[in-house]
Amino acid sequence: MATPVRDTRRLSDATLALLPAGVAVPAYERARTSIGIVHFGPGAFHRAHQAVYMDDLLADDPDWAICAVSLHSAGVRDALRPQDGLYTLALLGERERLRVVGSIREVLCAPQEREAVLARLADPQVRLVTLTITEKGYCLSTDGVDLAHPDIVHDLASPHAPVSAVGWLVEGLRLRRARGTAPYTVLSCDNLANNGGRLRRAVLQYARQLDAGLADWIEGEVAFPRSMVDSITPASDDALRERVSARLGVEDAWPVQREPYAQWVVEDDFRNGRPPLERAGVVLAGDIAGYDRAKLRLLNAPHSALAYLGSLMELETVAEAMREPRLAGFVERLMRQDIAPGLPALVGFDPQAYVDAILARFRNPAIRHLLAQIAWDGSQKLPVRLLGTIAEALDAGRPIGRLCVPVAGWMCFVRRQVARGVAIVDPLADALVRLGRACTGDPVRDVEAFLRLDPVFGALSGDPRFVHVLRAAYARLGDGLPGAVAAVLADEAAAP
Ligand code: CS2
Repeated sequence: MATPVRDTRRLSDATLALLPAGVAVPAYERARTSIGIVHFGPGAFHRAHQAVYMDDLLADDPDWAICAVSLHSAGVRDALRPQDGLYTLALLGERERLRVVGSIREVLCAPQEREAVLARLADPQVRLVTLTITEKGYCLSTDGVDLAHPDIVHDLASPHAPVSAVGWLVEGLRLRRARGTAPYTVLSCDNLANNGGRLRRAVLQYARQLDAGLADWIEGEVAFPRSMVDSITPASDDALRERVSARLGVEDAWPVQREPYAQWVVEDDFRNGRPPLERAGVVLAGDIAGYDRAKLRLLNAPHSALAYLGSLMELETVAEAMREPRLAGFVERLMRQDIAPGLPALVGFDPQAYVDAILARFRNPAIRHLLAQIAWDGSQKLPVRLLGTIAEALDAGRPIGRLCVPVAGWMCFVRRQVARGVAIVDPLADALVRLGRACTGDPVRDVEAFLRLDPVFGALSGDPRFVHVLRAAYARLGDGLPGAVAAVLADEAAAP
């Protein structure tokens, strides 16, 4: 068989040495590393965040290279396999810095390479399985797994050929138990409060449907630490691809980009060894509950507020929305006056300084972070980002007027996208399109129809105070055109 000819115009191990001096490259010999982590969901966020921490670590400890597994599409595998898993990270500070990341040693596409994925999951050298599959990837119900979700229904019927993340995790654990191999730790790195705890409940409930003995073993043996992840990572685009390839002098089919800032806080609960994460700047803590809550509520909630209200105002990016003084003023008040007061006090954590830093990050002019990207999956994001704060504010007798504006903004946004024939990207898209079509602009009817989305609003929809304030916000947003939104923001600025 002829040896394949390596493409010298493509980023790969073979072309690494040809890169210009200003581009950072792995500070270790990749061939000497071994795979210790399976990661589900190697999208831009994972590759710009966790994989970079592991890239720092591999110089110190070669046992923690990553096998990256896509659960659905083959895009990442097809882009990165010819590159030996290498790709470029562009750090968008005052000056753009490029760094080639080498921690991903293998890329698999689960539906096409089942056996290889299972072999990795069962491999005793793999001691950690991490996930960034977005909120919807977990198929969660309020207190476990959504047994009616089509992927879960499929996996319960064919547990050895799973399609869901929960199904893969459990099948991997089943193999390990059968072979007498110690289990891996399962580390969720998605923007969900108590991500580890929620994934644990989902996995246990799913496993129990299949095999009570396996469920008991998982319950007793497997750790599901919680984590908080943070780094603003706009989707990759052609401009980035062209810029990076031009600077490298070789083509990179799928570079990623992010702000220079990154944070990763992990609950120190691993049963089968762990990477020395602290050496790469990860904060390991006994209880991380305060961190994940603060980040979801003070960064992600205002992000979503900017996404819906900014889109209604026909703005395109976060930085652009932050240059609109009424909008910037609104989210700042939302953060300082409505969200921060509900957060539990944390030793060493100054909420107002945290808000200052986040506002500066949102203003970063080097980042083109599309509001449309953040607007995706609103039905999954609003409950974790905003609705919890609203429920707690109601309990504590704090006002919820401002907090309801972005929720009403989401409803107007859905209505407007549907009217314009723009696709809604959301696991509840079908229901949202039906709702959007049925909207007449009547606040009582429209809001009531949205509130019937039980997975989104849950018990809040039965709280008359919430319904009243939300309706008022929706009524004030009126036609949802930029003038109406600007008027609501101006009123809010005048309010106490
Ligand atoms: C954003 C997040 O897309 C979104 O919904 O709010 O991805 C955000 O940029 C990250 O959580 C920042 O860490």
